[in-house]
Amino acid sequence: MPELKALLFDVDGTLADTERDGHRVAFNRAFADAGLDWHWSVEEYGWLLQVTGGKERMRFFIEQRNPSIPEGIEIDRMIIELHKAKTDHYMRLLGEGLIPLRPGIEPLLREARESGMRIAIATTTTPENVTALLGNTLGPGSVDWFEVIGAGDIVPHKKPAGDIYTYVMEKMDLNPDDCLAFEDSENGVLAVHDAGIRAMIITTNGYTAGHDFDGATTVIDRLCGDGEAPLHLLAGFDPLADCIDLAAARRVHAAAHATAGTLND
Ligand code: XBP
Ligand code: MG
Repeated sequence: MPELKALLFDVDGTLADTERDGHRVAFNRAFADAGLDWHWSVEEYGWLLQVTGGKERMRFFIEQRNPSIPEGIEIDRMIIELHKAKTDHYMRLLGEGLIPLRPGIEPLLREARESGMRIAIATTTTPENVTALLGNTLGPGSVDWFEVIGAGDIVPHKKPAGDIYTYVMEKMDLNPDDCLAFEDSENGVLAVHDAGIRAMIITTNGYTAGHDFDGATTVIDRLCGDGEAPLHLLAGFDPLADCIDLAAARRVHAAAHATAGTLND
């Protein structure tokens, strides 16, 4: 049975519910600033989330929805400029402190840090967004808690490709069996599996609750119960915990490897 050596975290939807009230709002502000009449509703954005990466998402929107584009504009350049403006807006929103970490994230990160469990980030979003989210929630310097921040365009293929997980594991000199991944979406599950990682905890959110999480070890609606609601097991291995701490994380990792033959074959 392999030993659990590292926890690898997705960011958007997993560390924090960033999409609906963060990224989506920032995209809309960037569109308005640029004089575009584009607007991504809550529902439309849920559909657009099938494509990971903000630049890739805008290109998909242009191809699929054929929105109005001012004459003579060069699309590749426009996407890059819109994305820069969107990132500025997003970081401003984070700075307002309106996007907290999801329940259970901070205690798990603190426990990992105190007990020497290695932690890293594997995300599709832009690196400065990760630094801003961590700084505004866990405080300045918290980015250093993470051994590697794998983010954005550092790999050629974003999720659902496994490249970002492979990049992080290579930097940490880890094998897939050493790791437990935390994700929130179907594209996340596909990326984790593509990188050869068997052990995975999914925490669903408003945008991803209906996704297909086939092959995920444990699917729950939150890492920790809090005053508002308890943790619910939605599918897979029951970690038998009110809160995912390191002991529960080790149980999930062990369960993934005990049933590896049936989970991934
Ligand atoms: C996150 C993404 C990102 C964010 C926006 O997916 O797809 O594109 O939506 O961030 P995951 P950027 O949680 O699977 O990593 O605009 O910086 O790309
Ligand atoms: Mg995510």
